[in-house]
Amino acid sequence: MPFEDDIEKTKEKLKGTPVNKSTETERGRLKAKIARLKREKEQKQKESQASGQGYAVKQRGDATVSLVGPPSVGKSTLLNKLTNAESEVAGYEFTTLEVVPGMMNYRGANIQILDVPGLVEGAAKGKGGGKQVLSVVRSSDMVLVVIDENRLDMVEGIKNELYGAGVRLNGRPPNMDIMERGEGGIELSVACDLKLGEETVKQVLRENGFLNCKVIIREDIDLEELVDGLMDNRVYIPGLVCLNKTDKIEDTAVSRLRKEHPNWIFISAEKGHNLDDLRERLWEDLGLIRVYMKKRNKEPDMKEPLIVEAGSTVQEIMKSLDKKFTGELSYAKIWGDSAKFPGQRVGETHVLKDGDVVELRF
Ligand SMILES: Nc1nc2c(ncn2[C@@H]2O[C@H](COP(=O)(O)OP(=O)(O)OP(=O)(O)O)[C@@H](O)[C@H]2O)c(=O)[nH]1
Ligand SMILES: [Mg+2]
Repeated sequence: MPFEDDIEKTKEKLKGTPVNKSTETERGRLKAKIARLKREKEQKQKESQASGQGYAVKQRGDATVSLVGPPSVGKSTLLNKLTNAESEVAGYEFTTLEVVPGMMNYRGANIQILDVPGLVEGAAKGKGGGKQVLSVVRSSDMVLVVIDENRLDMVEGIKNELYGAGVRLNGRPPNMDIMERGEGGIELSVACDLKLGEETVKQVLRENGFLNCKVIIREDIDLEELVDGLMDNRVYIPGLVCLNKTDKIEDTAVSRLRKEHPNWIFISAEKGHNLDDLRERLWEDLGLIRVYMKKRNKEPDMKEPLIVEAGSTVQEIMKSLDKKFTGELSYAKIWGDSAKFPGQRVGETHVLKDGDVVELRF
């Protein structure tokens, strides 16, 4: 594969270039070149795959969570416990060879959980059907990395694999903007203390085909983040590490691991231990809220909440209702945490909170 060769060669060159002030520009150029080659390679692969078979997993529900992890850690067992799915469970590796979806209902939300086949090292390079696995992960709203006590050291590898596929777990896009234009070269404005040299930034921009543009950088980003900011194929989603099979380990060992990894969640899928906590963490990390709609002079519909992203406004609620409204909203009445008092009148830019009741008045 020509791209692969080029990428490897450029990586070698980068390795052989010492890290210091005088080589910063050269290193930036090389990193950008690697990123560009990878992007072009992906594009080529996408084109050639478009006609072939990939995983066709229909995204359903209000949000999607991918279960990723090495073989036999208990992903299928967990899926079966959390959802209505019946994914095959077995004591040998690679039982699950295709993506198995299941639906979990939690707090009125339908959260689709996808059991994806064992993610192996080298997946980003296409090993073990890894490309397709990664494309499923990329389009989900959250990643649950599942491991067990024998695979503690695989967390980093999995995260790296996802990173290589453009998935930035628990990250956010760099605070920068690019406006492309027809001519005028690169105009760079830096609104922060930036450790990267301006010439390096420009070099990286040029390497990525941004020859004429206005760029504003508002935070001290490093080279990788700069490249991220130039790519439109990065995804920023929450990630949570879940250690399964706690029933197999001594309590003292579990306590020690909890201390070492305060952000991980510890469960036993088979015994059903701590699954409520897991459901709650998924809900929290997905950043969803429930909003209940109410008609004038009627009780609100408390059975079927509208599930929307935290931070949604009245206007966004109206959009997600997917209805044609006759006339303009004159105001909305709100009950719940976002209201200063029950029944407060607000406009369409009002930001809602979990559990709010909303009545629209036209
Ligand atoms: N002791 C214990 N065993 C578990 C637990 N969860 C799963 N297992 C066992 O681990 C083995 C593998 O479980 P699976 O659910 O098939 O694992 P998987 O991650 O889906 O594996 P692949 O599909 O091969 O990637 C089975 O023998 C399960 O019974 C658990 O919480 N505790
Ligand atoms: Mg499985």
